Amino acid sequence: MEDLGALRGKYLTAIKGAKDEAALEEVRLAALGKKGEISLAMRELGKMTPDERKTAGPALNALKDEIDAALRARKAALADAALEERLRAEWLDVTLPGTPRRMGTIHPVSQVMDELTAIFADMGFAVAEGPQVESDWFNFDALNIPPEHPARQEHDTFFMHRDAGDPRPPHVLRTHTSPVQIRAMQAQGAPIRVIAPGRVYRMDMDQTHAPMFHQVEGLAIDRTLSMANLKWVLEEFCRAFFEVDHVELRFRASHFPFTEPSAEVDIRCSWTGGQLKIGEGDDWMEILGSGMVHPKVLHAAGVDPDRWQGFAFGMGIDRIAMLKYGIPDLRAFFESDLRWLRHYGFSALDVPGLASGLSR
Ligand code: 2U9
Repeated sequence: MEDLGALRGKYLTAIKGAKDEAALEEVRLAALGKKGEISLAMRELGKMTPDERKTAGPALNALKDEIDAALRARKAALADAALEERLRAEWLDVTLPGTPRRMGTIHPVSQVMDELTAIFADMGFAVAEGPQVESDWFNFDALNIPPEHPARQEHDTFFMHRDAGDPRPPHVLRTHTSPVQIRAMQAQGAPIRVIAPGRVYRMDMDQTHAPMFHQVEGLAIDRTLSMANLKWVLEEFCRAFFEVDHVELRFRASHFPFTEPSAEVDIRCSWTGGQLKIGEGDDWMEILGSGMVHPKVLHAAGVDPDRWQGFAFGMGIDRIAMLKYGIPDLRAFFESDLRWLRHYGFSALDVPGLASGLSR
């Protein structure tokens, strides 16, 4: 049997020198494994005389316990060192600024509404709002569209359900935002400058029409306002909205029940290689309708047409959004496809303003 002192020295040195858990395990097997030196020495005890066993037994047991304790201590020390090393390598500076979380985007219609609002606010127009379910008086009669008027059918109106014998007047989903301006005039009289952006409804659905779409209408009433003021306001609007230095508008005589005279307005543009350029070229594109508010409409809204006059205009928000931002299909506006919104949407943090920039 080998000298226990030598065995002890050999294994305690090996344990101390083990660089990692695998090396330590090798030492453990060599000493205390089934065929380890200490285990074999234990087996030798059986061949000894009782007297020899009396001294060798406790000594071997003590050595076994000492080596076992040394193995455990070394194992714990190696684990501590490994943790220290990880903590040293995997540190995180919690005082660094955070990564911004992806927020949703602003829909092009909302973006354009915000842009319109900023532009017209700069010209002194307030924003007016009103109900989307309107009485047929506000939607039609007040706007000089009598019951027999073809526009009342042309508009493909959605009528609200009424039980037979219901005494309330018929209600409709508003077909334009014009009733908002009637209400605004009733509430605050003249002079007045308002725009009314919002949802409107017509029973229409194809590549260029949706049963719900967005309009903005404008109204300015004062003593001497004329078509000249109207033209200036619309030119200013187009320059600011399309973010170009120069625009040219062309007024074509038209007819609307609520304006007299009435004009449809075209803007000079070019279409080359599928790319729209506003303010240059040899093409004209219709962008809005307008005119001087009909005296009957002023009268219906409680404004004296002998003392006041003014202009009104209307345009489709979805359409001008498509033109400005190159969006090809109207129907995608209302599909809530997140990929589309990420592509065409705007940052929630870039609020449009004339000084800060409309769309960047
Ligand atoms: C009041 C008086 C007059 C608003 C007007 C238009 C001409 C017009 C269309 C443009 C495209 C509707 O979205 S569209 O289909 N609108 O052509 N709108 S004048 O006239 C008013 C409004 C309110 C009290």
